Amino acid sequence: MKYKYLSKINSLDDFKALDAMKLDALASEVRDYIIQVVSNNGGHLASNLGVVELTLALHRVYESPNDKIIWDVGHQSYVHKIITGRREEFKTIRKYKGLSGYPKRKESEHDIFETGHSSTSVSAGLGIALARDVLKDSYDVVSVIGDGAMTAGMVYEAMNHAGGLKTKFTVVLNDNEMSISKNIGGLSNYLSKLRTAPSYLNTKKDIKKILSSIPKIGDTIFRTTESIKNSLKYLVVPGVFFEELGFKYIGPIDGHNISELTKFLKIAKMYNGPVLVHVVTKKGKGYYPAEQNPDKFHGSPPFDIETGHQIKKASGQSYSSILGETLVSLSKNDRDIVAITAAMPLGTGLEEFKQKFPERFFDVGIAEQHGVTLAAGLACEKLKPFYAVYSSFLQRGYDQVLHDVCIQKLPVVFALDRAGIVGSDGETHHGVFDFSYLSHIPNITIMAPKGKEEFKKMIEFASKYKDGPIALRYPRGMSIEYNDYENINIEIGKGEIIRQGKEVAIIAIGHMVQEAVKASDTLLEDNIEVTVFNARFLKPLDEKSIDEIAKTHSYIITIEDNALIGGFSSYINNYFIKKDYKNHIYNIGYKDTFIEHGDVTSLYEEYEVDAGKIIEIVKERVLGKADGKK
Ligand SMILES: Cc1ncc(C[n+]2csc(CCOP(=O)(O)OP(=O)(O)O)c2C)c(N)n1
Repeated sequence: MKYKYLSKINSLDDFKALDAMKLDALASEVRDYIIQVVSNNGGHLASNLGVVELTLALHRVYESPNDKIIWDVGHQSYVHKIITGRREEFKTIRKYKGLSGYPKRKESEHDIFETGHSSTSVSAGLGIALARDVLKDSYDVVSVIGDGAMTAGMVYEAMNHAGGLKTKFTVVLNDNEMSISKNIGGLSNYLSKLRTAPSYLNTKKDIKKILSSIPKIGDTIFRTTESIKNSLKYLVVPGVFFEELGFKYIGPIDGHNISELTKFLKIAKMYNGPVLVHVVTKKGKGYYPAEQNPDKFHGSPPFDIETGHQIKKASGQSYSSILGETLVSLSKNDRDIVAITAAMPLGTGLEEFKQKFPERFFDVGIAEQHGVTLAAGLACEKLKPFYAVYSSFLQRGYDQVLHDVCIQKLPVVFALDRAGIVGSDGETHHGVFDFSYLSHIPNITIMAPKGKEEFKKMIEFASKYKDGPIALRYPRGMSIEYNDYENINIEIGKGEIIRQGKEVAIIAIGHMVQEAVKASDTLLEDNIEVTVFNARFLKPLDEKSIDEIAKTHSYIITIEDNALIGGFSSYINNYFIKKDYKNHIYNIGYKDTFIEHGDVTSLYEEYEVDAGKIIEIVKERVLGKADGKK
């Protein structure tokens, strides 16, 4: 290994043994290593480059795993992984069967709490701190959270609680002014003021007040520790907001200066109550293309290090971009359309909409629940909100969907991006539960397109639909072209027969129609003709067509990119039971499990949700032939 210091860091102990004077050199090696690996594997580059010094300082001051460090979102935990004994495995990060891109308890005793969805770290950290108190233990608990993640309501629920309890607990706020895109909102404005405020603790009296509030030790430190006295200008009183919530505020601190960081984390460590340490970092630090475009390099595909050029393997147009493009085109004539994102204008394809219709575009921050009820409010006043949100993140807004939108039958469109398996982000991010968590809610229409043209028609349909909420779910990645735009007519609760066969019918929904078509083509080579039905709607179900299919086929195979329990298959199965149909039914979808990370193809194969599984069922179970799997 080419790295002089990093090559010797095989465990956290090795790191702790390193001479403090060498930490800056180690930081540059870690940066270089992350750039090398992420340029190959893809991953969260900019966030990790921003926290190199902060992570090193944290691990200098705290004794992990006895002290508990919790990473909010967890996408910035690469440096932590590298120095806690996973340097070599880091080369496999986000790969199938490799290291996860997020903290995982089974990977290491230093991964204290699993994250992936944002803004949970303060609640989790407080829970751990309270467990410590109940069990009369004495370690430290530190939650590291970004300014983007601070836009979520859950953080304030936790801070409100912590501030009232006064237990020993530290929150490190990593402020880089960015969520994935530029951060938004009142808190973000407030943090900018703190960053630029000239009024560092004005008088020694104020400083003494803070240090004195650290029982016993504080006074002594103030009197004796010269190095701290010299750094006192960094302690800022204006963190009133946090102070009023009951947190001692320390900051802002230069997040790329290891010795400053170490010094102030030590002060925080001494304080016997809730502390917020405000650290200022630069997202993408040390790699010019990422510093220039931190949003593009937030989560990056593999890229060329020299040019910063990102390598996109798949060709075609992504579903997200079709959503954005179609909404822009519809919104030119329909002034009622408004769009909402929860901190993901880029990921959801709404960037152009944001530019073209700024007054009709709302970025709510990482506040998915608020986004839902905001949409409900907009719809109350006859606007047509499209809330583009990742399927797994809408899990947070379940009650708001039910209580604020569906009961009132408000015409909100949930554009559910990243539905189904998403790949290397893994179990926290796969959108395989939306059919299940939505399908039992009354009043909601649920649909999924088989490909590009149908998706456009569904967006058009949804934009005109006034009779209640719609969930329109579609996968990550490139759309499939069927070139049938002119022939598609979206009618509520109507699907389409794509292939007419006999005996066996495949009832598919969304992009799994493609797998059904593939399977039927392969089976045709053996002169087996199967029917392929594209359901389009989970709800309302096309009962007329399903009745016809049930009556004319002995074997039914359902396929969906969702959990079987409560999903499309359950819906179909229940319908067959209700009608007392006696067909043989086989369901393809995800069993009762969380799905790991990896490339999508490997995952479909491992979890048996693909054309191969359809062929296997038809050959082995329907026709009684062995060796059916492709
Ligand atoms: C509930 C939820 N919504 C959205 C996301 C997607 N997401 C991942 S990181 C991120 C931005 C986080 O910003 P910040 O906390 O400031 O961390 P940074 O990457 O800037 O270090 C977002 C929106 C998520 N992980 N969880």
